[in-house]
Amino acid sequence: MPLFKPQLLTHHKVVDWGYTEELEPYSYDNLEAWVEKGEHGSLGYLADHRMQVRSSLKNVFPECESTLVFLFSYHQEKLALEEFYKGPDSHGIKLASYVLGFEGKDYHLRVRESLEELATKLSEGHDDLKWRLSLDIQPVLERDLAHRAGLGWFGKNSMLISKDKGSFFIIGSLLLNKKLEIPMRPIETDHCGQCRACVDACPTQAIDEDTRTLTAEKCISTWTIEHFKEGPDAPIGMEKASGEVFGCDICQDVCPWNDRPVRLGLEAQDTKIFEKNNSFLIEEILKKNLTELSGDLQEVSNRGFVKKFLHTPLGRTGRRGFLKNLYFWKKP
Ligand code: B12
Ligand code: SF4
Ligand code: SF4
Repeated sequence: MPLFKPQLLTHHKVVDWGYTEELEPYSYDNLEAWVEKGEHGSLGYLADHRMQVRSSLKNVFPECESTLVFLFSYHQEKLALEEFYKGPDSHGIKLASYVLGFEGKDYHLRVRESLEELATKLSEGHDDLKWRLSLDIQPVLERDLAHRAGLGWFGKNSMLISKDKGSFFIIGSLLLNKKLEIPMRPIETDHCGQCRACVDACPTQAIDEDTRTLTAEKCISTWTIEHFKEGPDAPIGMEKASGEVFGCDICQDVCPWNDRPVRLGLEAQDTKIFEKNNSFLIEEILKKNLTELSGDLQEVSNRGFVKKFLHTPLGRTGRRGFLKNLYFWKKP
């Protein structure tokens, strides 16, 4: 019986997938150079002993022989969110679109379930197939992995970009103890060309177009998601952004490759479905104005906040971290 049946690997959020037997990243040197320059800033987990772990998938899963890489898209939800922002219920508070891309749930939970489902289907009748998943928090250079699986190139904004699917997707992978004996796709070439829209649009000038990496501490995403309490000042220039209180999509919004899926027929998720799936975050966050929202959060305890938002990506910053972000836009 063949080990691999492509029809098993369908899932409603997966817009593309690829396969690679290359276990070592092409760009580990880039990571080392980036860390050496101190560009990782406060993201210590990229620079400590876990940096070297990223040099081979064997360090994460010693039996690894191959990997299936999946792109879990949230582009339809992104388009629906943009419509919401233009409507009368929005008061200018912006959440990164991935937050509402998985029915308002933390994608680490949702995509994990989907990867487990895919792995179970793949393993049926193959008791000797072992797998580990990689989803964001494992010490794996996931964009490089997706690149090796032929799924896209590194944009100047450092996103992994697919020619047909843009960049509004989460990368999730299954590390396998067997080769699946299927052809690997060719490696994607660069399609940024002379464009530098993202470099110009980034309000905090976080993008180094030569190395296609970011200065982590200049990125609004770092400041709003990774700093859990009052601490370093917001990156210079953040005031030119537009109400980002958790994550930032600006360098993807301006990328012409994110228009292409729309030209190819991708439509916004139906408004009713979008609002039903995300009713909690829409009611609790997006329909409020800054005064109302910060007032409400002053009333809850730190523990109360975590309990309330734990199942969403917002649980990550905690109450203090989230209030810090709100206060940036509206000083108390
Ligand atoms: C740390 C981290 C962050 C940090 C730092 C981001 C960064 N650019 O380094 C912060 C908090 C800023 C962040 C923000 C975001 N993140 Co993040 N993040 C990560 C994480 C955990 C590690 C990334 C990392 O190793 N960075 C170190 C740098 C040096 O590596 P790199 O970004 O891969 O850069 C490579 C290129 O520069 C490459 N390179 C450059 N030129 C060339 C040329 C060639 C030929 C080659 C081969 C390679 C190459 O070499 C580098 C090393 O591989 C990954 C998950 C993972 N485990 O990989 C998610 C991940 C990168 N993040 C993701 C997302 C969705 C985001 C946000 C969009 C969230 C948001 N809306 O706010 C933003 C986007 C900001 C941006 N423009 O990058 C997705 C990206 C999906 C995609 N399409 O690329 C990932 C893959 C999570 C996932 N599993 O889906 N993130
Ligand atoms: S996510 Fe925002 S702040 Fe970070 S590099 Fe992109 S545009 Fe700049
Ligand atoms: S905006 Fe232009 S330069 Fe930036 S990633 Fe997209 S195509 Fe590349």
